[in-house]
Amino acid sequence: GHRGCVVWFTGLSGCGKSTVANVVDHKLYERGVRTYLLDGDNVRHGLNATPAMLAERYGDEFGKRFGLGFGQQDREENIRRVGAVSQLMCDAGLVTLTAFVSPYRADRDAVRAILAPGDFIEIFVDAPLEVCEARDPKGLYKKARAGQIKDFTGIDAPYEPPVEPQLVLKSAEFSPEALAEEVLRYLTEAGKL
Ligand code: GGZ
Repeated sequence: GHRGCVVWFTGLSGCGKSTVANVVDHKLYERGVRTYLLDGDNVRHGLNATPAMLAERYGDEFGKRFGLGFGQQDREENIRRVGAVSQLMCDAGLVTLTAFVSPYRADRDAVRAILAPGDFIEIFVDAPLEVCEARDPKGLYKKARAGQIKDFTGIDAPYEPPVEPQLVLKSAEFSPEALAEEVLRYLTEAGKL
């Protein structure tokens, strides 16, 4: 069978990372490729639950110690854990898709460093902040602008774009379907499928 790899989507909240990753996931399934998709929706409620979620289940002290929020250190730990899990899934031979904001270059580079050369495929989902903010699917930008959410990426927290991504997807200009096809083309040419 084929070897695993980690297809790492990074970009602002609302840029379309999860949407494109989901389309890629479906297309790979149709081709019989074994995949797993990690994103905020399945990771930040379990493995990397927030302090508030853990406090509710296990008490304040526990939430404070083990919960992960959105400050720089907590994002670093979020990405470190996701990277470690991705490494295991890659070992198991899965095409592992991840969709996290992952705003810090050093954190993404640290994930690349624990994988075999070529196994980390960094995909920059590039949409202007104005487009992401106009979409605002969860109303989070609005809250961030109103000061109700602190440390929001693009508003009062940084986003460091990849320097040499394997792929840049212009998600304000092309459909998720077209972008997913670009990803498949890349994976095919890179010998990952
Ligand atoms: C950025 C936040 C924040 C803050 C909550 N900053 O559009 P979404 O909702 O679904 O994607 C965002 C998600 C970011 O979680 P990640 O685990 O991907 O972030 S990181 O990689 O930086 O650790 C957004 C929501 O959670 N969210 N607060 N302050 N995004």
